Amino acid sequence: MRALFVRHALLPEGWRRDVLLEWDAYGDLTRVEAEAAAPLGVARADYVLPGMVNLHSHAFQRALGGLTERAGEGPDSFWTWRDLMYRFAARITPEQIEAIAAQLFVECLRHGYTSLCEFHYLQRGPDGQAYARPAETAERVAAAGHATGMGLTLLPVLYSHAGFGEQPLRPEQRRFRTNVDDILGIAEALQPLRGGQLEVGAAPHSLRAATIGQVRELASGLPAGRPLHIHIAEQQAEVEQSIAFSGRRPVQNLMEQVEVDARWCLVHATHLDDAEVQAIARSGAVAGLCPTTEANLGDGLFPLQRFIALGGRFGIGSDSHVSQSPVEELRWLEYGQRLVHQRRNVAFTNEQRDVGQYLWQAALRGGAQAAGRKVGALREGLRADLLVLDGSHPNLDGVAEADVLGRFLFCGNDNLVRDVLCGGRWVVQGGRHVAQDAVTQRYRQAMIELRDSSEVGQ
Ligand code: NGQ
Ligand code: ZN
Repeated sequence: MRALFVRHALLPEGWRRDVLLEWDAYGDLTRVEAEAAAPLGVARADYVLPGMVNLHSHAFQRALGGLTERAGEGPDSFWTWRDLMYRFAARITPEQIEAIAAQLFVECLRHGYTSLCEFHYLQRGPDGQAYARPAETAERVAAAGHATGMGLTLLPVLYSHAGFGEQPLRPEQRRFRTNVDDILGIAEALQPLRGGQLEVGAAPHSLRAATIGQVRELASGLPAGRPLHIHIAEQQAEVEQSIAFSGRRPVQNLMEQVEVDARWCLVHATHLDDAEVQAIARSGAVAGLCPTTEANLGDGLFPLQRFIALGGRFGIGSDSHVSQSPVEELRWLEYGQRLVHQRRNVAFTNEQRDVGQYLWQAALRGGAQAAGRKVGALREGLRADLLVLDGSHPNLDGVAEADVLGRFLFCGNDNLVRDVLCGGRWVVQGGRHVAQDAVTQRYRQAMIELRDSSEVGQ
């Protein structure tokens, strides 16, 4: 049956009671009616949230999570982590990419993500040779999405250089090598997969790996309206290199030289001066924040408070997948700000002073925009993506609806997501993903193979 009757549902305008939800065979919501009469024979739920968007992922990195937490010789940094990550990426096969992505998607769905944007740059074989099908590895990620029910935005990544000034790629980067035509070709090859559960955009990796000219060419070559994502200003060294090369900071450079608008998602726009914060907010682009990865890699903190005051749009991503939980991502987003400002309750507006509710709704709006899919709210015409919370858990049992998101985001560590509907399919029931056993079995096998073939994770 394609209907659910909900006692308390979070709609775009806030919590509403007795909400009747219906969706069609394609997976779009066809009815969202509050204060409805309870129909006979329709399944019921206590608390329902729209599913969250994960706007930044490198799926293969899921397999590396937790395996790089040992001190090396020098001071460890983002750059030393990157060397380990490259080594890990060197041997991965298309089959393993699919197995790891499927495991990741199961975990993400179980914790409340129903959409994910895959920033996909492992485009070639281990020695840098092209696969017979240039979209081979992207199609593997799509297959993992199909098998698990995850809604996807595939972003084939333009990666041409090792650093500012068109530095030649290092040997360990040759699996990533693409030019603008390659990426437009991959996007075209993925065209038949587009539909309710899958969209295709593109992503210049960074201003280190792609020139401004290439970024412009890619943006104008991609069909209008498709999402464009880029890594920008994640590390101080990156900002310094940008200034040395162009006289401009990375965000400043991008904003001045490229028409950045609502199609864009600026991932890890961490190191910004105030003019850059204002420029991003004005542009309508989404700031893609990945708090657990940014903490893990020692990136720095995004100026969230100022950005919110300027009306900026943001969403969350799990990036390297040290966490697969939107709860942890949003909790860290808020806690980082509390720690740096030495105060409480930072992320809110005058219209929405409840931090949990503000964060969930803001990350949905920004995430949906960055995904370029019809998601992000319980509204007719959008995808039927929702989370049924465990109303019998001590944290939620008897709680007023206004306190549900506070409990969900800021109290405890149990996963309160019980059932997940994604694109009109129940993919998680009673906390378990419907394909979990088979997916995890394949992941285990892939990890055994990878342990045998790589130096990381012995
Ligand atoms: C990536 N990850 O492409 O996977 C990057 C590291 C780079 C993050 N930025 C590589 N977290 O930026 O050069
Ligand atoms: Zn990234």
